[in-house]
Amino acid sequence: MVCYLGGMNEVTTLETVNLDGVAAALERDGFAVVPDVLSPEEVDGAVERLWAASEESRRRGNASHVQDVDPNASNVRVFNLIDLDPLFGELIQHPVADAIVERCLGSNYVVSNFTANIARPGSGSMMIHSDQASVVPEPWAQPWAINIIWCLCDLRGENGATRHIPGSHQWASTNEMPDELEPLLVPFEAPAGSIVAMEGRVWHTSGANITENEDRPLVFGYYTTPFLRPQWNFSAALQPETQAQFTPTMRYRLGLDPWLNVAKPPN
Ligand SMILES: O=C(O)CCC(=O)C(=O)O
Repeated sequence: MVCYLGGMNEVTTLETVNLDGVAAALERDGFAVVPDVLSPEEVDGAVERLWAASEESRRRGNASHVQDVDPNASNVRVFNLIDLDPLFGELIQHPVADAIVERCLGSNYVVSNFTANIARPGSGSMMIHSDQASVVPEPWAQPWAINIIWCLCDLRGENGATRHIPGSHQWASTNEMPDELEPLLVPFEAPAGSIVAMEGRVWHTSGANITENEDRPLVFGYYTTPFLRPQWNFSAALQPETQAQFTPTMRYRLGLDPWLNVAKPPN
């Protein structure tokens, strides 16, 4: 089931997003689609800047294909987005994303990673996984992580949309999991400019892009509860001039200061 939880055609903002609806969908389905968070012009601009970021990342010597993760080089991965272009520093703290994450994880959440996966024609699926199960021993009783997936294209099965297993966020342990996961996978569907909020216990994988010439650029903001070790070390990866741009709240969320276990983020 697809849940559309924003305004009609106008850009969805903190004022117009239906946060109660998003929270209910996350609890019921493990995900929520919020359309129109980016306008068509913003989507086009973001795609252009994502490709430029990918180019800059390669220039810095970083591989865009991770052999153990994706079956072939048609998946273009871009890491350290926040350091590559200020646009991504803005997206990671976008007010709609922030409100959804705060509602799911609490106000002291942290940013764990921010990466892109551009699935080009010919790309295949990665391993089926749940982000939470990858790092937290069972039981998985509550969400301790959430992805905000920025859709920089229309998302559909043919172009390699992320595929998820409906209801899998309710599996608290491996005992509750069926033997065969592959037949249960369903692609997300969402128009370009949407975000798909997917809580950390949802079992999912990338789809195969079987189109002739359509890229599937997705950007993944990954947030967790503060007691989970972040996937990315922002202190080491962000250049001093990038770090200097952030507010005290964002410095807390990115773990840029010496103290981390504070009761609530500074204003
Ligand atoms: O690209 C996708 O659709 C999913 C990516 C993913 O789940 C991951 O990189 O862990």
